[in-house]
Amino acid sequence: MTRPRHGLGSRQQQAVKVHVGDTNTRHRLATQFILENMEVHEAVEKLTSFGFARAGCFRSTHEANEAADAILEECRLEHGLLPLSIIGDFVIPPLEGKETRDFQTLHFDFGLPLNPKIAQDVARYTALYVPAEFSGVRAATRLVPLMPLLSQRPWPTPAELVKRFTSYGRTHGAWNDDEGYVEGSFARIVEAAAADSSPILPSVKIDPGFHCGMEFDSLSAELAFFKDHGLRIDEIEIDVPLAPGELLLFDNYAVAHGRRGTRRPGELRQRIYGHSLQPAEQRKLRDDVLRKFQRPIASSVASAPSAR
Ligand SMILES: O=C(O)CCC(=O)C(=O)O
Ligand SMILES: [Fe+2]
Repeated sequence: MTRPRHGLGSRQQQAVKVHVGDTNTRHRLATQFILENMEVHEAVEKLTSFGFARAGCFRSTHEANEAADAILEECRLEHGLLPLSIIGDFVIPPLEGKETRDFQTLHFDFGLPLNPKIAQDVARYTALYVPAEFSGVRAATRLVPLMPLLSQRPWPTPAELVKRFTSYGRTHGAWNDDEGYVEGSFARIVEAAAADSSPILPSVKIDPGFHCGMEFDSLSAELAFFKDHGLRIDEIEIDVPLAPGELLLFDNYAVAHGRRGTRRPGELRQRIYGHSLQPAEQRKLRDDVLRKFQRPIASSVASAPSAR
């Protein structure tokens, strides 16, 4: 689902028309335009209302990084968050790696601290960029805004949810109980929260060699799992097929995210913006996310229909 390209893209083209020059100069000016004008503000508004924003076109990773830095700094200030640093910077798949499988399960980068016990990095925002020179992209990033999805079924109180997460972590989900329980897989979080039958996802306690993210063999198996837990992902999921030169920013705890389709080596640049938090601050973050299990749909989020 995508809307026609407008917003950042069309404004940028206007700027290019005004500043005639060689291609590099035009693109530099376009980037400058984006950073210096209302584009940052617009992207911040979209991130706040919908949990994601799309921007482009950027000629280089450097330009995209500059835009992401500017937008996310503004967003952090608006939300009163602690200073952000780049806690992850990846090429997906790595240049020397293999192409990915044809989907990626829904997850939270760096995980959601469900039962935190030690200080660790949490990811507040993720920036994804497809290099301008990369052609033939066939994959789309999947975004699932949590509030409208979670409102599809009832949940227990936040206190009961925390009890369920702690117990699931002990028996099933946590690798090392001394370090607490941080979960990246959205399916596991739902399985733990619902607790309406015995867990069916592989236990990392029984199989410590289990690879995170390999809970499902196919996208349809993942969707069927959520349906069995009363969640109709298809009704909420927004797919963003980033084109070369485009940047996608999302709030890591407002949307669960994943991928449809295969990516080839070097296709995606991923930067993760976050900070190290003590356990008490992680609990506060967790409790903010848990409120999304309780709240009625906010009309702005519920009506976010498309990717721009
Ligand atoms: O490939 C994508 O669109 C998403 C990648 C991602 O979220 C990840 O690797 O953590
Ligand atoms: Fe991710």
